[in-house]
Amino acid sequence: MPAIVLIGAQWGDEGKGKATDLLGDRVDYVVKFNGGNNAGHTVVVGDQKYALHLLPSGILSPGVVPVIANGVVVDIEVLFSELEALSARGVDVSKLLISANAHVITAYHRTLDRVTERFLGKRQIGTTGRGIGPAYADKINRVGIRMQDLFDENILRQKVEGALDQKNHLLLKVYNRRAIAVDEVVDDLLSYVERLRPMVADTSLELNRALDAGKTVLFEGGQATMLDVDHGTYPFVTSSNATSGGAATGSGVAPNRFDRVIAVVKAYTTRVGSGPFPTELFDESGEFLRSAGFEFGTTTGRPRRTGWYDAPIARYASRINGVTDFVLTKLDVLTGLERIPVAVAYDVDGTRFDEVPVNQSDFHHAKPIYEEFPGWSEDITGAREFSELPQAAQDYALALERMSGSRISAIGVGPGRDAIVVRH
Ligand code: 2SA
Ligand code: GDP
Ligand code: MG
Repeated sequence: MPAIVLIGAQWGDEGKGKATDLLGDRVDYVVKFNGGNNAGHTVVVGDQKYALHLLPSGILSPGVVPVIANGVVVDIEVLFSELEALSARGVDVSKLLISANAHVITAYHRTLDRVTERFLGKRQIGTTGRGIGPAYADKINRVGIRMQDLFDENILRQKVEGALDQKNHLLLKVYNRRAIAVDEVVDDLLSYVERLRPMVADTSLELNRALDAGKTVLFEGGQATMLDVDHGTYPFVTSSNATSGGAATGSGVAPNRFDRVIAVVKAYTTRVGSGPFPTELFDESGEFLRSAGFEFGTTTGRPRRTGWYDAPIARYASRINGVTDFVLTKLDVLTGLERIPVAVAYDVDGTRFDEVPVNQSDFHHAKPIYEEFPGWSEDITGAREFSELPQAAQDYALALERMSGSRISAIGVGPGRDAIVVRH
């Protein structure tokens, strides 16, 4: 299986970091193709816990070449602080490659992210405040700064001038903020150039050559299907393509080279930030999922919204991404519940919807239609074979598989690296 895409099926934090790390020993390259340091991936290795943001989770596997591809937006200050923190813990970060076409997040993107959110008031998206949206907006507006621009001071200055032209007008006239000086931005970016030089490469060429040579490449998605700018709950989404298609455009590897698409899906649902969430719970069950699953943002520490498993969303993810395998995570978190509801369809103002409605207002009004499954009380964290799970846990997983459109190939039963039941 030389090219594998791994993405999130719901609203993120499904456990993609752990799933990537698990595959780490069998892959040669791990590629981040979308997003930036808005991502938060937690990987637990023995008694060590790593929280990765901008860097691909595969960086923890010795021998793997980690790649930040063209679809990513890179905050260079964050890049070096993450690299230094990992180095200090003994992780080899020397093989990292960054696409010359990746866009850069600068201080003005972070500022704009925060002021825009404040300006939106009740309509705010609940972004991570990392400058992601404004950096992608510049990319689409063709006033972005790319990694390769940093190596030519004249070009860099021209590009920063172009980028700041309209922004300074906006900051001064609309947001009542101070203007940003071109020199300040240019000097800051230039200060990283020598350290960046050995890392910046034509990563599309590198990855295609690696695949030609029979190497295995894992494409690791940030955020998730329902946060995808095209297929998610727009406008309550991130600004990149977090679905499997993003792996092609975001890396320069053609779609027909991908062999498998693995979607990570939690045994219940969570979301951070604003936007519709049909199975959201506001009672003690929601609190139970939050505390048992430790559902707090890896990047911002925000408490995550929690709810039951939503089968139409899993089917949607299966369809949009061409999922070949699901990794079902956090089944252990449900231990102790007497009954476990699962949304099988929605009621939208009296009409039944078996699939995620295309109309955003309908999705906002969607009330879940639940089917209930019996729970289990046995500790399942030690299970390593499917047959070692209690019958009710097996039945729950098999029911989700039937409803979700693709086979479940592995089941997470705890945060640790080895806490997994592999089925296929
Ligand atoms: P942004 O900052 O522009 O990407 O925010 C837009 C929306 O995307 C959501 N988003 C996320 N949702 C889940 N997890 C994410 N990563 C962190 C984590 C989040 C954290 O792993 O926990 O620590 O808070 C992530 N990144 C972006 C965001 O909530 C907005 O709804
Ligand atoms: P990601 O953004 O998809 O990589 O996910 P996060 O790392 O933000 O959040 C997932 C959290 O669940 C992390 O704290 C993981 O350590 C944890 N986790 C992953 N798989 C399992 C599992 O099967 N069981 C439990 N209890 N925790 C898990
Ligand atoms: Mg996360």
